[in-house]
Amino acid sequence: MNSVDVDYDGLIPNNVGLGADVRVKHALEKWHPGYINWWKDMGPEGFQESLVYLRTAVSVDPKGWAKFDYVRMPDYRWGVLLAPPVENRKIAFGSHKGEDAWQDVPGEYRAMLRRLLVIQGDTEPASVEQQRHLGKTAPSLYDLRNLFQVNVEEGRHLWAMVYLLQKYFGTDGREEAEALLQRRSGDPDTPRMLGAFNEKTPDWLSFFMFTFFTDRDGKMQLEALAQSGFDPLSRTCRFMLTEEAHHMFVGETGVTRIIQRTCEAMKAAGISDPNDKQAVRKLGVIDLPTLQKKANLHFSLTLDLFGNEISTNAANAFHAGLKGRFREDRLTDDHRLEHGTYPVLRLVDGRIQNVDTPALSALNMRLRDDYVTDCSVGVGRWNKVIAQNGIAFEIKLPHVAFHRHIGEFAGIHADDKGSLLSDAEWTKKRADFLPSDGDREFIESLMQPQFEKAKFAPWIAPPRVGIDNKPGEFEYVKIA
Ligand code: BYC
Repeated sequence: MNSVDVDYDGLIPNNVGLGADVRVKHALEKWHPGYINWWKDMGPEGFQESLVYLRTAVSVDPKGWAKFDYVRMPDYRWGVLLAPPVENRKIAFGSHKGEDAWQDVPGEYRAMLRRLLVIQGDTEPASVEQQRHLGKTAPSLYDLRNLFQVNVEEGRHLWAMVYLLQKYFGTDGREEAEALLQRRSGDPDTPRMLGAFNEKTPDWLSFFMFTFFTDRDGKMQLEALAQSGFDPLSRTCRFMLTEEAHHMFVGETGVTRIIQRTCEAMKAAGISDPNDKQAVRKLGVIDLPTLQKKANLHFSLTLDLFGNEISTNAANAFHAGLKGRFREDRLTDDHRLEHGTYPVLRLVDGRIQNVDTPALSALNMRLRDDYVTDCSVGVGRWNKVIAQNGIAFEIKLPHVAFHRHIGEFAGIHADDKGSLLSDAEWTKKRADFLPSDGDREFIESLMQPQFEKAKFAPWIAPPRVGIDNKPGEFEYVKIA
């Protein structure tokens, strides 16, 4: 079998020669029923029998890897797919720089690597759990289909991590794979591992913001893990990134379409003040200041996913050659970072300022900076739509010290510009920056399903083009 083709003969589509790897095949087949039970219990509620026009990976060739067809989600071909190997690949950073990439786990890094895989794996089912109620209020069949596409691919990403755990970590790996099906987003006793994955995704604006902001953390972390000296992880993440791009597309275009609809409705009603919330809301669309508050919330929750600005864990993972920087292979320094420094925003004498810090300790900060840059580009595209409609409003990313629970700014309050606030000031102003109960109730009041072909809920514009170039009236989900 060519490494770009996927073997569909067995229960588990794969391009890793699972047919000949009896031990791992057996372990995955044993895990499979538990996964399906988890999917039926915790996956999209109420749509398991519906036929969904989904893309399924049939190859890992970047030029043509997917095929589209109607599928019932429990029958989706989740599989184990790795990007093709790079011949003679070398470790690109850290203390092993220049050595051959590892095809097996180096004994001394076993625990560190397992932890990275488990954390990555844990986020995938968590997001499916967070989004499981959204189908009921989908603004169109097109959006419903996109939600389910994101969900099945997050399910496949769980498979990707479980394969690595079961193939390379023996009994420990099998136990971790089991535990990934046991934790539950938001459960007080068995929560998911990282904070943002225990938050609710109660409405479609939250879903689009989540896929814009939080899936983008996925992109950054996967890019960093794609650099790994552990070659099977690198190849896995490289393929996951091709799927991840669509998730961010869903988020970015989802918010763009909401903005477009709001601007059109304002213009039609002759409203020029974007801050006249009540007048805008009367039109049945989401006012721009509320979009700003939702962006503040999701951006700040996602920044927490980068961990502490100064991190020994991150330094160790880099030094070991397990987790690199964003697009490490395009950077031009010594790739060892034993001497350089990196500016880290810190709280010093009650002021937020940059402090030069050993570069190796500052890797979480650096990845977070790359993330902020990436977010700004997308937000710039949203603002273009607002400007094209002639409305004087700009969505801005809040300061990185705003509303934080992990790292340097977890113990303080700051406003969206980074000015420090006392506890009392924060309590008073909180609803100026973050969605209030009233904002949430308003958004919830708009969340009425629209399941008729070619129709869209009145608070969101139709997309410019269909999925797989399908025409507007295409029935993306045949609801059963
Ligand atoms: N919540 O040294 P530190 C995605 C813990 S998203 C709770 O700063 P490190 C997706 C930390 O575990 C990408 N705990 O941490 C998106 C550590 O605990 P221990 C997911 C937190 O390791 C959408 C302690 O604090 N992938 O794929 O440098 C949909 C000290 O922390 C948090 C990854 O994250 C938190 N936010 O950085 C679907 C990649 N932050 O071990 C999917 C793998 C820190 O001392 N993970 N802690 O008990 C990593 O690279 C790192 O573990 C982290 C944290 C970046 C998460």
